[in-house]
Amino acid sequence: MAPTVLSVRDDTLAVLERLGVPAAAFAEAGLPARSPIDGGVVTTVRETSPGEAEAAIAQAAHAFLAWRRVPGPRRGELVRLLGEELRAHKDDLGRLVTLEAGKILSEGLGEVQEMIDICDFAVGLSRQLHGLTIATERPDHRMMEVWHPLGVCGVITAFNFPVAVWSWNAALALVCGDPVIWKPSEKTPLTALAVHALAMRAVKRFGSEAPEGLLGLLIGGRDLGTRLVEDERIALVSATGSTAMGRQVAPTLAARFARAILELGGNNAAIVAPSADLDLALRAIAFAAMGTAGQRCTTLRRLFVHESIYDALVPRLKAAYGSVRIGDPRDPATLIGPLIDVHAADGMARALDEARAIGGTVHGGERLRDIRGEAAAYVRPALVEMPEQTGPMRRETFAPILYVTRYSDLEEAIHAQNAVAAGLSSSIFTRDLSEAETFLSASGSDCGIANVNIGPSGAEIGGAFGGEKETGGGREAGSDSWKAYMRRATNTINYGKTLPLAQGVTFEV
Ligand code: UN1
Repeated sequence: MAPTVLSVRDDTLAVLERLGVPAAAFAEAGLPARSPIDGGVVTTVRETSPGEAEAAIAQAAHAFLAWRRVPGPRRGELVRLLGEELRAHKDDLGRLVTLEAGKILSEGLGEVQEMIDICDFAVGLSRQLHGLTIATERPDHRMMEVWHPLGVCGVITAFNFPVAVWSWNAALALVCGDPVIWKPSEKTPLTALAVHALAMRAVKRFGSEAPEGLLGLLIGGRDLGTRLVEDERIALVSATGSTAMGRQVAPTLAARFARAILELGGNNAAIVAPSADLDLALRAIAFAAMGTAGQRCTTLRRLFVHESIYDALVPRLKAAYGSVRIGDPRDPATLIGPLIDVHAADGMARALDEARAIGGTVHGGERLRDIRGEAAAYVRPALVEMPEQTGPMRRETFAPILYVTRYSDLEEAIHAQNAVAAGLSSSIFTRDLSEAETFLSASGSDCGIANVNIGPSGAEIGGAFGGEKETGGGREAGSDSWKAYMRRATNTINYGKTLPLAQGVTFEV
């Protein structure tokens, strides 16, 4: 039997069982878990009660006291075991991502690979949580900076990367000495339950050095996320989602001086300059704009094409939009799976109507109801030629819409690229060194990610991931992002017999 004819429900239940999700995770009157493949309810999962949430937080706070004393490289061993579990179950977990989030199989697997990569990174990091020795102005003194575990980390994730974003945070937090409590999107509880089951297997193999409550999971609605944001015992909240969500979370965290890592909306752009390799640009644009059905925060949403190559590029793009394979994401021939739900399709239709009303020419964008009926939200990606950057082009619509405009001068294009509220990711396609460097310079792209000759999406974990302005300013994953999960202490030691004061101050008693 071809995989596409397996019932979504049977497929999902079989994968959940293979991944070892316990029967206790399900309850008849629980939260419905749907698959966007057919829009149907697959099963219902047990929601975390307020009492259980309180117990998870209390346990994690207690776990911190023990975990912070376990040496970093030992903590790394737990993450190494987690990476092993992920490697062993990559196919099933990747398939579950496909079933629950609607990503095509290679992207579902890619997401699990991203988890494995961050585990590898964190294992190495667990031996490199290094501080500094700093020159001191006082004789017979030594000054240094050390990094200590911070406390319990709350992780709030979105449906579109239902497993990888948890792992970016959890792998680093664990090696940094912090317990983690996860509140996944209510649209993707199944992948969260599966990841939690794998993580608990790693904890069990690791043994008794891992305290009870080191990893918590809260299944349910946004009140559980609010709980994490408001609770004094949660030292850091890493939240991924909309800018609207970030606007609620940030002030509450600030009011109690808790740390925030915010990864919010993106309205990512690419500039295609006259010297660009158009074959390469075309492929990069197609993946960045249509891949994951336009539901990455790094998705390419705005394209500025130099007027001299507009007619060479845009007709080819239109052809790609017209012919791309849309359908069941389990079918290896499919490139575009469904949107997460019909609300997303409605939002897309509204944005396209708005664009039309202000002079945009829309190619594609229609709902494809014949693929799996009314409850599933398959759409043809939309390419929208805009006279200028106005209306919906200025904001993020979480759907596959690519707005295209012409430009004549690079400075003007960079200015337009930066003239939106979000600041996550950006690219330029050019073979002109001066243009590439201008784009990457201090007066170039204002985003957290700026690329040359690759699209804005699909970052690898070695770099710091995140963006500026309304994207929230947080950084996750690679580089020195780990420092957010630790507290810094500056230590000065006097090994002499006198007490010289800094800045030449004298104070004789
Ligand atoms: C997200 O959409 O929330 O760079 C994260 C990328 C992926 C991560 C996206 N590595 O597209």
